[in-house]
Amino acid sequence: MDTHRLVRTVYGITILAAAVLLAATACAPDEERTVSFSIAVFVPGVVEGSPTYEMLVEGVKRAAEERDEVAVRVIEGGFNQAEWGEGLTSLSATGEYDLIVSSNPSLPEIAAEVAESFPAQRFLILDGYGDNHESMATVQFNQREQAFLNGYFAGLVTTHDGLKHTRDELRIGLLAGQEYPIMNEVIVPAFTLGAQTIDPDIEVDFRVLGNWYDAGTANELAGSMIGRGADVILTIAGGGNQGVIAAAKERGGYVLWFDSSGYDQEPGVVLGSSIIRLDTIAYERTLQAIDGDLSFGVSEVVGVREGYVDFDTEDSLYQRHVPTDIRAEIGKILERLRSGDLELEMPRL
Ligand code: RBF
Repeated sequence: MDTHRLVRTVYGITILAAAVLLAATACAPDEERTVSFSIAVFVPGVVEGSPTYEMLVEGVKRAAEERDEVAVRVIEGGFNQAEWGEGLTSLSATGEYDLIVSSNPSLPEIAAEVAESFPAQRFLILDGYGDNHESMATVQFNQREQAFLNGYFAGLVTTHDGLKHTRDELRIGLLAGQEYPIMNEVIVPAFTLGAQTIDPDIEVDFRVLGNWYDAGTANELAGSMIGRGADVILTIAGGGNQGVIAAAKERGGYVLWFDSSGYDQEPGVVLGSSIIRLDTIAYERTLQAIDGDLSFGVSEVVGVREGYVDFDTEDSLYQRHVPTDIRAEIGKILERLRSGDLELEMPRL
């Protein structure tokens, strides 16, 4: 190699090394970029399979992306509910998070306890009622309206004579992951009321899975409900929901979805979906928190009139698989809720 080539090579390597170094230093501030607002999303359970948690994470992340220098960490708290308080405590103890976001009816009480040790920690809790606790902002959905809509739809299905899998028995089913005050005092009664508004003789076969993940047992329970004449089952069981779909497919029956739109889970089997716009609320309230505009000490309840509780009638699978007369009745009852002609108030729970 002549001297010129050697010099050129060394020169080239030096430039390359300098470029690599430059790129590395240019990357460093990006990786450790200044974070001006830090969010922990505490999922009480696991994200996958639970409609509300999927919406929670999606909404918070969407808000964070909209502003610069916002960090989001998602922590799955797992299915052992006795550990959630500890999980929230250790997150609060780091002092790192400007906001902890979570979702489910048991969370406000757990967060209130944590707040006694960490009064400066701020919480945004969805799908729960916080009784105006100064450390948190909470948004609860009117699940009396939501469950009533599912019950009304189930009543229309079980009394219909043009659907393939409806049976003579006036029986519908509801499977819950577990029993809790909102389930027992709001969702089950409102589901029953909705169905009995169609026919007072309709009976609800209510079963409890005992957890939010066991699709195998959910499958057995749903199979037993169908065997006893329930032709349509509302499933609120997280990962267990898949077992209900499988039972309905195997034995001939229909499934109703709760919280998010579930038609594409199994077209023609999932016939109806009541929805809560938890993703939208998570997005809106997180954005307010980042901007310093979120009011803490405020417990909101939102429903059909505010546009956060609805029945998904827009999906093409709904239009394809649900008879026209049922769709017309659902349209009418939604209109009555929207106009305030029918009022179903959510109790403070
Ligand atoms: N719903 C789920 O989909 N997955 C869960 O893992 C889950 N865990 C819950 C744990 C507790 C203690 C309570 C009270 C509710 C839970 N829910 C869960 C129900 C959920 O928060 C919500 O109430 C229902 O999805 C109806 O909107």
